[in-house]
Amino acid sequence: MATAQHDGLLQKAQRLEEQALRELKALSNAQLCEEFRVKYLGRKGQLAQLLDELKTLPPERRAEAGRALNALKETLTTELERRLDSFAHAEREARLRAEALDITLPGRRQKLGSLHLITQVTKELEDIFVRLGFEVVTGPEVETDYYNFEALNIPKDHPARDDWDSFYLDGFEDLLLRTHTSPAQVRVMQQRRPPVKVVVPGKCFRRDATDATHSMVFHQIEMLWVDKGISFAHLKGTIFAFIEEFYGKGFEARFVGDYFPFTEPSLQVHVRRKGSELRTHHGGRWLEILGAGMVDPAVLQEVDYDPEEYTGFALGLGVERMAMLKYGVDDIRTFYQNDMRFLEAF
Ligand code: FA5
Repeated sequence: MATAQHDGLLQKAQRLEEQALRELKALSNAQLCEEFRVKYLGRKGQLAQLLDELKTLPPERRAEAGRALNALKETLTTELERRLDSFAHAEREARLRAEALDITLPGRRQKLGSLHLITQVTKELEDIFVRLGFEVVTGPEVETDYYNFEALNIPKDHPARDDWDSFYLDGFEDLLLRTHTSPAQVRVMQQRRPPVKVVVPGKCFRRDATDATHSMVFHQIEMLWVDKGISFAHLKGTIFAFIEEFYGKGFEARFVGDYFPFTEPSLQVHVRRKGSELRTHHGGRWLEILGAGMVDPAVLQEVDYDPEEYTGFALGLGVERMAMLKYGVDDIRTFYQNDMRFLEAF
């Protein structure tokens, strides 16, 4: 009897194993594996029922049957884990396939900005001046009346102030938006002893009526060279050198007498495209691009430079004007209208 019971239990175990392994093979996902685990390996599962039956065996048979059932448990557990692993593996593979980059797709082009033409021209001019031995420095856009006018030999009631009709800051009688970059001359000379050889690029502001060649906000580059023995020849040589470097051989320049309270003598420089006198746009007409002159002794004295010992020249050029001529832009307002077709052309 006991032997029959024992053999019956082993047979049941055998059948359970066969059935379970068949079912396991047919499972199609991890969720079904969990159901399988509950059904066969759970606390009230089929294997647990067989283990319960162990109690009914005589003690000397239990050990062997127990080992067989443990081996069965081991087999089912291992096979179940293997199955779960294979689902996890398949799922990982599928995810990787879905996430795979198609490196044969054409890339998306990045929209890159570019420098505004006025910035490009400023940098180009700065590079030329650096090659000529000048250092690039800056000055404030909000200036005091002293630096913008007084120190440049333009006292309060001087008629030359009319040439630089100014924007004053509300509530500050003494503060204005600089009308030119010349105040930076005084600031630099106050801070250094000669030789001084600098250029100062920056924005300027004037209550000028806006037209094709005038804007209320525009850019200048100031140049100042003070040392022993600086003469008009230095001024002339430097101006012709950078104009030729910037425009190439296709342009010509002329000097025209002018007046500035802070230089003596003073002049303007006009430039035009060679051989295009009959053309009506600015490429054909003379265009004033800069004012210049030998630094007035009164300005040197103001910064405690001895005019007997030191001389110098200065100039202030209009960046927009220089660009207009080079690139055939007829109207200064074009620079500020942000028309992408115009901006992208440069
Ligand atoms: C001056 O501003 C003097 N500070 C230049 C100077 C410096 C003379 C050092 C002597 C020594 P002027 O006002 O002429 O000068 O302006 C110089 C240049 O700035 C002009 O030739 C022109 O190219 C440009 N400019 C002047 N006003 C405007 C404006 N409203 N819009 C655009 N460009 C302008």
